[in-house]
Amino acid sequence: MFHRLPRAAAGVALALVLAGCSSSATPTPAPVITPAPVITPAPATPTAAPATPTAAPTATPCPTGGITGNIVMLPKQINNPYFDVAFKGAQNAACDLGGTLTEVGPSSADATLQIPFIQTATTQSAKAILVSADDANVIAPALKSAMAAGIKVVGYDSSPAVGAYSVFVNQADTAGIGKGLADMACDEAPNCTGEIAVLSAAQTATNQNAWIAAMKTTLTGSKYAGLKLDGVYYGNDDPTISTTQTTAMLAAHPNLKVIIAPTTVGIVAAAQVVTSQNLIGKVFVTGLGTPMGMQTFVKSGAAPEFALWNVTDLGYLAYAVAVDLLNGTIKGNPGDTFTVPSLNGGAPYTIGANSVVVLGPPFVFNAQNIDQYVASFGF
Ligand code: RAM
Repeated sequence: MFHRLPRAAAGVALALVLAGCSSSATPTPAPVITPAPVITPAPATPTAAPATPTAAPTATPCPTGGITGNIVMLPKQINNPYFDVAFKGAQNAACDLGGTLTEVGPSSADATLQIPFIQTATTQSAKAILVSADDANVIAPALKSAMAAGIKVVGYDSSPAVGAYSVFVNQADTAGIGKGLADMACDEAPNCTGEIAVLSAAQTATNQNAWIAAMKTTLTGSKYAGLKLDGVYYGNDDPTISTTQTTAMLAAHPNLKVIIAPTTVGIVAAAQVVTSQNLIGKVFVTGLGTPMGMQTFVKSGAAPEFALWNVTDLGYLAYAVAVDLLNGTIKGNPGDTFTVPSLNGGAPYTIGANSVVVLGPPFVFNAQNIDQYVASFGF
């Protein structure tokens, strides 16, 4: 299930709970609605620099203590803003919980390019590897070797194969995301009727493939009988390829009503193509995107509704799970419970089947709430 704010929620904001030196916050189980913060407008003209330099504001220092050693974060690709946000969340956790964090990774979403980074982390005796898989199976042997060397492996965002991680931190329930994608397409298609198509990420991405499969299952329900899925295109989380694929999709399916892009890179590219081809109001974009990346397209009507989770919290949770594995607080077995003080309102998380733990339900963004989410999430 998705968090949905009422359509008339203009003028309200999500509460941002700041804890310690972490900026991580998830209002769960439902977002807390508080009056919008008063935002002081920026001065119209830049003010002159003070004659006497003043000390730069200092960041809240990290507490001392916690774990020691290096934790390596390996996203699908390093040049994707989504993973920058997850890294920031993990950095916050490193500040709170100890240890040092290093991010490494390929510049394109290719699993074979992830393998050398896993091997290097292994030979350098990293304490833990946090990994978002470009392909569940291709990286599994390298991850198993790392685990055999005593390294804790935590999947986040896109799962490695079962058996090639200790815990997988899923951003949201997979079936719930699939249903949410179908529901948003149904909302956007006139009378929930017409042709729809998917613009995905890499063809081998575990997360997108699982969400699309769940969406297809939902689409078999009678509510969605008027929707016809034309096909799935792959933009590889690359802006250029995503643009080319969207253009090809529109050329092949001139009656297309909705593009569903369950990728933060693809959804922006799709909205840009719809905008540049003057298709706003004729073709609607939905899927998974960052509030900041999609703000203009929500307001223009190119993408009236889309969803995502708190990506900062996802990175924080992945790091916290690695720390609990290293401390021995959890083993990663189904039924293990643990708490992360700044997440889930301090309530415990429980590890489920296949050693998966779920961050929480995603949020749905629309014209009424997008500005508030941009302000509160900051991505
Ligand atoms: C892209 C990546 C990531 C996915 C998001 C929604 O940034 O493919 O894995 O979770 O989109």
